[in-house]
Amino acid sequence: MSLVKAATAAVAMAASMAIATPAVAAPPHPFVFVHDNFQPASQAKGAGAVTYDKSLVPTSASVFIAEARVGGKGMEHHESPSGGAQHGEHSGTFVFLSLRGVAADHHFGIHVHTKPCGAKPDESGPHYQNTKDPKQPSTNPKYANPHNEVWLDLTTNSAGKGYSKAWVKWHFRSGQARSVVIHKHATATSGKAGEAGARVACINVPFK
Ligand SMILES: [Cu+2]
Repeated sequence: MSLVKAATAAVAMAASMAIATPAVAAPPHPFVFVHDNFQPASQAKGAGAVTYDKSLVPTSASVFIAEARVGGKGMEHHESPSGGAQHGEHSGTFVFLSLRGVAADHHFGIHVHTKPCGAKPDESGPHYQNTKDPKQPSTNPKYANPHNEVWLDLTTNSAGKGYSKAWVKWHFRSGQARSVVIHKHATATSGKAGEAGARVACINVPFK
């Protein structure tokens, strides 16, 4: 399945589930959608997304992020075809990201971070980790990997568009995953695992 089709399917699934949710005594919707343009870092306060490197992520670029929290809290009213609530191995978190109008033919390292975007690139804090590495900053591949963190690396096409998606078998702790950070380089999987160079842009996302 292409990434575009995967995204379309994810959004369609989200829309149908949202409609199917009863209006009375409904649980909170387990979906988050963010669509934004990038503001200069000086305007970080109140901005949905900010750029720290306009040569790679110009203010004319746009970003779309969708999160679907599957199973567990907020999904009790959705039943599987077998009649039971969704639990166990179908429980987890799906995140989709697309970029338009950024640098062409460029590999960006992209992750979910713990804090909101700020005027300074480091204000978004470290990567969100399901099991926290006792040693921070975490560069141990036992903790800094795409199963324990949410990685959304992508390579843009010649028109500066790119897509990525991630699935992890856990849910974010409430209020502890607040942004998506775009880095200059691909994410390292060995050596200093999880590192991806300078932070070039940041998107505020109220992950559930
Ligand atoms: Cu990062």
